[in-house]
Amino acid sequence: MAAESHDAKHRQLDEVRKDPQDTYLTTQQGVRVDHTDDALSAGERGPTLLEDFHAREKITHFDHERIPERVVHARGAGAYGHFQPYDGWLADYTVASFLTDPNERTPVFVRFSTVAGSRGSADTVRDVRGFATKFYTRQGNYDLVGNNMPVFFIQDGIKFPDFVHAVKPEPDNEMPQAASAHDTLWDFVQLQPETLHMMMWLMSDRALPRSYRMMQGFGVHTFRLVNAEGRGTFVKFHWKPALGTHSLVWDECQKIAGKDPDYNRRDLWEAIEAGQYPEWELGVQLVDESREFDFDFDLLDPTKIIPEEEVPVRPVGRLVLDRNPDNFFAETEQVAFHTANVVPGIDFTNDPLLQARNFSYLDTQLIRLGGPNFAQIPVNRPVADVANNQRDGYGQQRIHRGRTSYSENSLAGGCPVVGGTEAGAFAHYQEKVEGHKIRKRSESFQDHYSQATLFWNSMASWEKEHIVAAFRFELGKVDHQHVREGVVARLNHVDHELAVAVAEGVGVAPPQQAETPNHGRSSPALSQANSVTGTIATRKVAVLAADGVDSTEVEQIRRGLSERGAIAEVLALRDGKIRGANGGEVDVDRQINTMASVVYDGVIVPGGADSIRALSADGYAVHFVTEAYKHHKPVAASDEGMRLLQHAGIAEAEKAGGPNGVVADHGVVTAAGGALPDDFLAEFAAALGRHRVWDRDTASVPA
Ligand code: HDE
Repeated sequence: MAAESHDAKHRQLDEVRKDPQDTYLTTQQGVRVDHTDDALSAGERGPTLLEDFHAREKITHFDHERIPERVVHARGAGAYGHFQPYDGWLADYTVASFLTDPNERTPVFVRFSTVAGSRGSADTVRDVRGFATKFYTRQGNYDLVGNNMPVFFIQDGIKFPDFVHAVKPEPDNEMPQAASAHDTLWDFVQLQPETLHMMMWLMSDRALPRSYRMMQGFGVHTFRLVNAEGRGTFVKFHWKPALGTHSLVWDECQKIAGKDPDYNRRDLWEAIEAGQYPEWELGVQLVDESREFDFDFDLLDPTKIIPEEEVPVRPVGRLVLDRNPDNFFAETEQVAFHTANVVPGIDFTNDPLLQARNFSYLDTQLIRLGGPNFAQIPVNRPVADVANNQRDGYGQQRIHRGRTSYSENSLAGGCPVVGGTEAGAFAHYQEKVEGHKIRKRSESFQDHYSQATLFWNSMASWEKEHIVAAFRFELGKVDHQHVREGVVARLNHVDHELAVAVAEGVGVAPPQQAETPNHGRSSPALSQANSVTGTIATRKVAVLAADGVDSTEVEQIRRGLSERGAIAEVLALRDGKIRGANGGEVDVDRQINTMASVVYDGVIVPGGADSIRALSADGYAVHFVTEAYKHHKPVAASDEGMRLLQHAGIAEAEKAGGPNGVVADHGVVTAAGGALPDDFLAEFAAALGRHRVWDRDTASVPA
């Protein structure tokens, strides 16, 4: 079990944590039960009796175990941790001390999620990921309910039900599950050009995170910081993962959805259990209110980013997740985030999407969690004191004493007292607002294409290829030709080459010329090619072996990878132990057919003639190597191991290394003759640290 943080929140939770040790089975009333396998009946073969209070209670409770899943973001995984600012520079802008006091370590609970799928759907679908953080600050709970993409599909919250109905499974047959590749979503898109920027993100690799630990997070909206003088500053929140921002490839995602539908959830859980605590840096982009109209987009428009090259992201502090929940339902399912959970120093703007969210979260939680007292559920309880005159309701946990439940009162000495800002009370930012009551989208929200083009222009060539392939895949699943045509016509406003490339794949006549000329601007910060850190920490590497493997090499590989923070797992044709070439035994971690290359970041095949003969005769093992190569993963082999690579059709292994030499060619690392040279693992680790070998052409590889 990993080391656990034990802060104010955990001390509070300890009071309700229950262990089964040293307990007797009882009813909900605490009465011990002597038998729970047979109901009380009239005679051995007679009817069950109503007076069996234990059976009735047991079944009734079971009958009521389910609650509605979240209408969006139903599938998620959560963890506890803490946030701590690096220093106090942000104090000029906000009174929120959890962001400015380097001595203040704030407990948090974070929940990551997919959006469209149901609670039991797969993790590796093409989707946005939620990244919601609850900070249990001393001033009350602050929730930063963000996503892993910095923009959104729509500009005004009133369209959210339409958008969600379009992306969710279609209403007649509830298909497809957790997928955007269907007619209704793309019909919505072709009719709503405001979706275009977000659709570029959704068709990019950002929608396929390798790990929740390797995802950026964004607050999306422009929020407002408020300082001690009451001065406001516009702010965009960013989370940057310490491990870099990395993605899977689409073919891999589809396979993982079957091999391990819990892939991202398991990855988060295992990393925390192993003490490899995921980390993010919180950063902010600040814009002085005097500069509100200095941009060629509206700061209140949630379909726009502020390019980092225009306004830099300044580091604020560090988030670490170091403890898994004890109970999925009690914690991850019952946690309730709300954009309107703010603390002094943080406020809203008039972003019309944010305004709608400020209504929606509390509203949905009233039904999802069964009434108005869900803030008393342990995971949701603040560590700050709670006192008010809100009373009663389903599930009330507090025993409010005294005769008063109104304000003002004199009978209870005026308590709870209404304090001012000097007492730390929240005071809404005073913004002057005037206007006519109208239903109209602001003119400043009308440019739907420039930033979609900016995103496209900023991509590396392999990222562009993936985007084109994604559009082709998704539109290829759309039955209505006019919908395909409509989307291509929209893309022609983003970039002509993109529109043509997509059109050619989906049977639509390519547009003759650009609808809107490409402005040629780019923002390097948007490309994942620029987020490589070189670390291989927590990466999983498969080592393929059978009886007769060179066990010294296996040992060297295990040690070398572990020293670099990665994890090697020996996969063999059977579980247990296998024989080494020169005697000795090797422990097998997994039987190869219970796993697949798609759940590993790279593969190494050590030498040993018998081992390679056995692996080469096993289609699953051969496929394992081909598939890893297909997905641009580093593949390495030594001595006879190279024969398995050759057998798998890997061209680079044909010209493999001479005696005691190491050759690294397009992420295929080979070494021949004698002991494993030092460079072998160094080269492999270097390729792994780049995440994938994108310049390898794998189009013709059959896997
Ligand atoms: Fe949400 N969203 N949302 N959303 N959202 C919910 O709240 C909603 C939006 C986000 O792990 C719901 O408790 C509206 C943007 C996350 O528990 C619901 C609009 C962003 C989560 C809701 C948006 C998000 C939710 C469903 C448009 C990124 C999961 C269950 C106006 C900045 C939180 C619930 C968790 C969940 C409404 C748009 C992020 C229905 C009306 C933009 C991460 O209240």
